[in-house]
Order: sequence, then C-alpha cells, then structure tokens
Amino acid sequence: MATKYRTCNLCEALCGLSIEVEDNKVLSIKGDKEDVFSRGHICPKAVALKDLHEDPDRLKTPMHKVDGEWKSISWDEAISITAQRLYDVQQKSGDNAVAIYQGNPSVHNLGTALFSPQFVRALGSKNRYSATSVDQLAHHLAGEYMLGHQFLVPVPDINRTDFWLILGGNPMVSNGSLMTAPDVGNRLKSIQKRGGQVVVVDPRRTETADKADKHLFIRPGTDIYLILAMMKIVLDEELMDLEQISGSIDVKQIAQIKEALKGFTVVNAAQATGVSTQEIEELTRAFCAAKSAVCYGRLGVSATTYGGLCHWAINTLNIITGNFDRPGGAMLTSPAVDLARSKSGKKRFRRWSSRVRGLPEFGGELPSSTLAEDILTPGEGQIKAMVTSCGNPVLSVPNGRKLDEAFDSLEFMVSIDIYLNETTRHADIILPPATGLETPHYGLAFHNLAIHNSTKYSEAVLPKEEGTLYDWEIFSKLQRAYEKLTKSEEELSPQFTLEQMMEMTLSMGSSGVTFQELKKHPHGIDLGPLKSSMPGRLKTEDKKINLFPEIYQDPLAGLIAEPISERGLLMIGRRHLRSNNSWLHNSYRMVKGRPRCTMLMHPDDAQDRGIVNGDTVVVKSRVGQEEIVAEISDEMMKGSISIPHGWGHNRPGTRMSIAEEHAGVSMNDLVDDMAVDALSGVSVINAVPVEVFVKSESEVLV
Ligand SMILES: Nc1nc2c(c(=O)[nH]1)N[C@H]1C(S)=C(S)[C@@H](COP(=O)(O)OP(=O)(O)OC[C@H]3O[C@@H](n4cnc5c(=O)[nH]c(N)nc54)[C@H](O)[C@@H]3O)O[C@H]1N2
Ligand SMILES: Nc1nc2c(c(=O)[nH]1)N[C@H]1C(S)=C(S)[C@@H](COP(=O)(O)OP(=O)(O)OC[C@H]3O[C@@H](n4cnc5c(=O)[nH]c(N)nc54)[C@H](O)[C@@H]3O)O[C@H]1N2
Ligand code: SF4
Ligand SMILES: [Mo]
Repeated sequence: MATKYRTCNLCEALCGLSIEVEDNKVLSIKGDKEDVFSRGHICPKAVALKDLHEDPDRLKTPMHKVDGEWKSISWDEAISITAQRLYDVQQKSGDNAVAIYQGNPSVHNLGTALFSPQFVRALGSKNRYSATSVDQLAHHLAGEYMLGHQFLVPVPDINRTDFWLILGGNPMVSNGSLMTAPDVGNRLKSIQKRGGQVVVVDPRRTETADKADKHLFIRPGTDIYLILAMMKIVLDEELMDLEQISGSIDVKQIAQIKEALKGFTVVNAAQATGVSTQEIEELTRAFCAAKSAVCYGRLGVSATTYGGLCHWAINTLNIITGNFDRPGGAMLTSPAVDLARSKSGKKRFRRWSSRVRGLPEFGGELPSSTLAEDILTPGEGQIKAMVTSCGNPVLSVPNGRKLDEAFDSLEFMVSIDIYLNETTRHADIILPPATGLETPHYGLAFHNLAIHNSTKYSEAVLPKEEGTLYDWEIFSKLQRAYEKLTKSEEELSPQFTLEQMMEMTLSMGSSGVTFQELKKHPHGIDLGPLKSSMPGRLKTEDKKINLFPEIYQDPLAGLIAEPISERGLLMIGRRHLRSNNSWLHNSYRMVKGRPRCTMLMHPDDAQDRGIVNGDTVVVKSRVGQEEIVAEISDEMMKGSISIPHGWGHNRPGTRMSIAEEHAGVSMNDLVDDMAVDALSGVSVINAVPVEVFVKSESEVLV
C-alpha cells in the first residue's frame, strides 16, 4: 500500500488529498494535513474522485456515431476523421464555420489548460465560446479595464479581514470561487473570533448566511443599486480613505463618479432592492468603520443583467474605502505562474461581435448565450461544425432545448469528454481522455486567485489505462492531424510533452521555483500571504488604476435614468455540497437521499398560488416550462424561487446510470438565452422571470 498526495481537481479550493492506493485501487481519500495551503481540509466531493475512476459509465475508447449507432474506433481513426471533417467544413464554409465550446473542467485540467489553446488557435475561428460567459466574465472585464489585464482579479483577503461583505456567493457550499480558499468555514469563524463581522446579501438565507453575523434579503438582480448606494454614501459623507492608494489613482475620476451618481439616491436603492434605507446606511457605516473590510461578489451578481457594472462598482467601493491592495481588503496575488504577465496593449473587448445578435467578443470569445442562434440562423458565417471540450452546454447554458436543436442540425460535432451525456450525445465523435486521478495536477489558474500564495504540483496517483490518451495528447494529436491538412511539413508546430510545457511555463514565472524543485514538494511550497503590489502590478499604460473606464459610463447613466420596475416572480440558482455543476450525478453517494432538484418558494407565494409542500408544480418562463416538486420555505425571499442547475438527466440517448428519481429537470431549459448583460454579454442566469402554477391548473392553461 502507498500513500500518494494530490490536489483535488474538482473545484477551485485546491484541497490537498492524501490517497491510499493498493494495486492501482484507491483505498481511501483523506485531507492532506501537511498540505501548505489546505492543511487537511476536504469536502464530501473529494471521494467522488474514486467513483469517477471506477465509474463503468466512463468512456474509454473513441466513439463514432454511424447511422445513429455508436461504434468504438481506434484513436488514429478518430483523430483523422475529426481533423478531416473540421477541415472539410472550413474549406466549404470558411474558418468561422467551426465553433468551439470549452467548459469548466478546462481550467481544472492541466493538460487541457496547457494544450487546448494551440489547437484552438490552429482552427482560426472567431466563434469561440466557454463557460466564462455564464460565470465570471464580468470580473475579467473589470480587471482588463480598471487594472489593465483580464487576469488581475482582486481576491478578498479573508485571512486578515475584519469585515467580509458577501454579495451573491455561497462559499460554505461552493467552497469559494474567484477566491481559492479551502476551508471557508473555519476562516469565516476566525473572522468572527477576532471580533470581525460577516454579512451576506442574498435572496435566499443560505448555508453561508446561517454562519454569518447578518443576512440581508435582496430582490434578485438588484445588487447594483445596493453597491451604488453604498458608494453614494461614502462619497457624499466623505467616508473615503485614499491614503494607501493615492499614488495609483486619479482623484478627478472620483469627482466624475460622484457627478455620475447625482441623480441616484439611497431611497431609489431601497425601492429596487427591498433592503431598507436604514439597513443600507448601517451596512455602509459598518463597512467603513471596520479596520479592514472587503466586498466580494460572486455568481449571484456576476451572471445578472448588471453583472458588468456590479464588478466595476465592487472594485470601486473597495478602492475608495481604502480596502484595496492592503491586508484584509481586496488584494492581488503573486503566483508562481502569473496569468497576467503579458504586457498591456489593445483592449481585448469588442474586437468583433457575434453574427446574429452582435454581442461583444471578450478575451477572444463570444457570449455562450448566442451560440444556439449562431448555429441555427442561416446565412453567411453560419456555424456548421462544433468542438466541445470539458463542457456540457446543453445543461449549463441558457435555453438548453435550443442548443439541443442547434447541435442536432450541425454537419459535424466532436466532443472531448469522459461521458456520453446530454451534450456529447449530439456528437459524431467522442474522444474520451484519461481523467481525474490518472492525471497530474497544477492549479494554473487558481494559484492566481488564492487567498494565500503557494505553488504545488501533483503527480498522477494512478496510471492511465492502456490504450487511453490524456486530454493533452488528444489536443496535440488533433492539432498535428489538422495542421497536416493545412500546412507544409516545415510549418508544422513543434510538439511538446506535458512535462516540457510545465517546465517552460514555470520558468516564465518570477517565483524562482523550478519544476524540478516543485516536484520535490508533494505538499506544496508556501509563498506567503498576499502582498501589496500597487502600482507595480498594474498593467495599465499609465500605471494607474482606471476608476471610471468609459465602457461603464453610459450603462451607469442608463441604469440611473431607468425607472425601477416591479418584475414579478424571479428564479435564482442553488448549489449543493455534493454536486458539481452538471456532472458527478452518476456517483451514487453524491446523489443519494432525497432528490435535491426541487423548487424552493416562500410560504406567502405558495399560499397565493394554492401550492403546498411536496406539490408538483409547473414553472414557466419565456423559453420553456418544467414540472418540479415544490419545497415551501421561509429561507427564500418573497417573490423569488430557487432551482439548482445541472440536472435534467432524462434526455434520451445518454449513457449515464442516474436513477429516474434523481434525474431532475434542467434549470437552463427555463433560463432565457436572449437575456444578457448588454454591457458584457454575460448570460443572465439569476433573476429570471417565471410563473408558477399547481400542476392541474397549468394543464388547463397550457
Ligand atoms: N442556470 C445556471 N446555469 C449555470 C450556472 C448556474 O449557477 N445556473 N453556473 C454556470 C457556471 S459557474 C459554470 S462554470 C458552467 C459550467 O458549464 P460547463 O463547463 O459547460 O458544464 P459542466 O457541468 O462543468 O461540464 C463539465 C463537462 O466536462 C466533462 N469532464 C469532466 N472531467 C473531464 C476531463 O478531465 N476531460 C474532459 N475532456 N472532460 C471532462 C464532464 O463529463 C462534463 O461533460 O455552468 C454555468 N451554468
Ligand atoms: N458543491 C459545489 N461547489 C461548486 C460548484 C458546484 O456546482 N457545486 N460549482 C463551482 C463553480 S463552477 C462556481 S462558478 C462556483 C460558484 O460559487 P458561488 O457563487 O459561491 O456559488 P452559488 O451557489 O452559485 O452562489 C450564488 C449565490 O447567489 C445567490 N443569488 C442569486 N441571485 C442573486 C442576486 O440577484 N443577488 C444576490 N445578492 N444573490 C443572488 C444565490 O442564492 C446563491 O446563494 O462554485 C463552485 N463550487
Ligand atoms: S472543496 Fe473542492 S477542492 Fe476541496 S475536496 Fe471539495 S471539491 Fe475538492
Ligand atoms: Mo463556474
């Protein structure tokens, strides 16, 4: 028996695991107490790594769909068919006729992170999509425009803060996001133990709200009004603290913001949010009075109608209250591999736009909410073929039914994925990589977002099965086969191994840690607490923070001019500790117990509609309707309902062993693909207008 150490690749928290292995079988998975960062923390999902490894549903050989039947084929054949078909489509319909969608595990999977970019570049298509635009795009946009690089995303220094304001995040369940922080629970308690406070603003009294000192219910989609009101109070009452940051800002911009907020009042904010003026004032004063404070906003504000503005406003609030770039505030990391190392230059935003709706490109990608229409709408530049990797957009992107229809209409589709699931069932070829414990790990993206600087590489725990390929090998082979069709022998790109790529990547960093050195430390290397880094770390040309970039000015004016309207019943999402977006649901111990895909509703809203606990109800939106069991609970704010995303495993043609009772419905069959943040193009997955009926009544209505 051997004990091996590896970082968990399932979420952003980077927990170190200690794994007992015998004869290539996992005996146990525990937290690694010696891990320099996570110090033994683990969550219930970690054991799913064993289930994933042993899952009989996992595909092990390439699959080819011929006349509707799946056949297992060789890697050589699969790679060659794929390259040829993609090439043929581009020859006939242009480079942009091939689109690519990359999902969330792309950033948790070292091979994909290091090798997919070259293949994507080789394809030369402007139709690139990813989970970013259903998630954290607005954070990157604020990084790009305010700090000069999309990967300069400030992280809340929760190890040292005295006041943590959480808007639209549930880190007790998500384990933190754009804030890599194993063991949020104990870190939250430590804030309280040192006399600090945690305040949660959320339309649902969440698991995090339960642990906080205060919870404020807020009407979904209205956080921007709350943050602006806080800014307004700070500016009007001169509660600013600019000492620390004075060399890095232009004070004239503060006057400009003050001017822009002239027509806006705290009363407006109270009307919109449902948070009283007194609560807003108290919150703002407490935030400013704390020795250090940090406002942190996550998915409940990122992927909403004003997601773009929200992250500008959150950064600005932290900056003007003296809570940026100092311990306990919002800080930037000093990672061994710095994703923001490139020089500042032309902004990577709106360089092109989506064909049908004209939504803006950002960072080389288009908003995923436009993918279905870009496939379905005939005309010049129509998407005819699709590559998906590490993604399940049918369940994860708004209007999944429309994506089903779109994927069905393609001339060719290839999916790099370990399952035959809701998305990959539409493919002609599935290329299944070795995964999970069979792969090495390095948190390329997440050390850049971690609340403490560290660096760690883990070797694979188990060998990959004979005849299987890693994601990086698949990308490498695909690229070579594709280039052979498009380039001469001398022009072919050089090929590297994963180890060579890691070595090159680390050597570009400034930590001085080499790959050889890193491999000697299976529990990681501690690089110390977050450090103040202004103005050196800024990538703006003038080495100043841009407090009020032009792109935010008109949207802000528009928002302030817009009357505040009553929007009826609004749907928001919900995560669970034993779930990971749309997958892991065929690990029995992850789904067992009472089915969790239910609709939560406030008792008054239920009473108004004659709904009682356990009723099957119909939830109807502009794009669809679904039947779901109602759970009546005062943990919801009146006027809002909550449904988790990533379920709906009852589409035909998949190969997943998920019991009927745990299939659930897909929230994204109700989320409107036409609703995006006009500024950033991010999908509006929270605050979706819906109607809810008891089943019998709706049957009459439909
Ligand atoms: N309504 C609503 N929609 C949402 C959200 C929400 O809160 N509400 N959340 C959004 C967010 S934050 C995100 S990140 C997205 C996620 O959206 P996606 O990334 O599209 O979806 P996932 O469910 O993460 O799908 C991961 C896929 O990767 C595959 N996979 C797992 N491991 C590997 C591997 O090693 N290699 C390869 N090649 N494939 C692998 C899995 O089988 C699965 O098909 O969903 C978004 N959608
Ligand atoms: N167990 C588990 N962990 C995960 C994941 C998972 O699926 N399961 N997914 C991972 C991924 S990809 C991500 S991106 C992160 C996400 O990490 P988080 O953002 O922390 O996770 P969510 O649970 O989506 O939290 C969003 C919160 O916003 C609230 N909310 C919804 N609408 C609004 C609103 O308008 N205003 C406010 N103030 N709040 C609102 C919701 O009630 C919810 O509590 O989690 C990661 N970790
Ligand atoms: S918190 Fe995230 S990284 Fe840690 S064990 Fe759970 S899933 Fe893995
Ligand atoms: Mo995400």
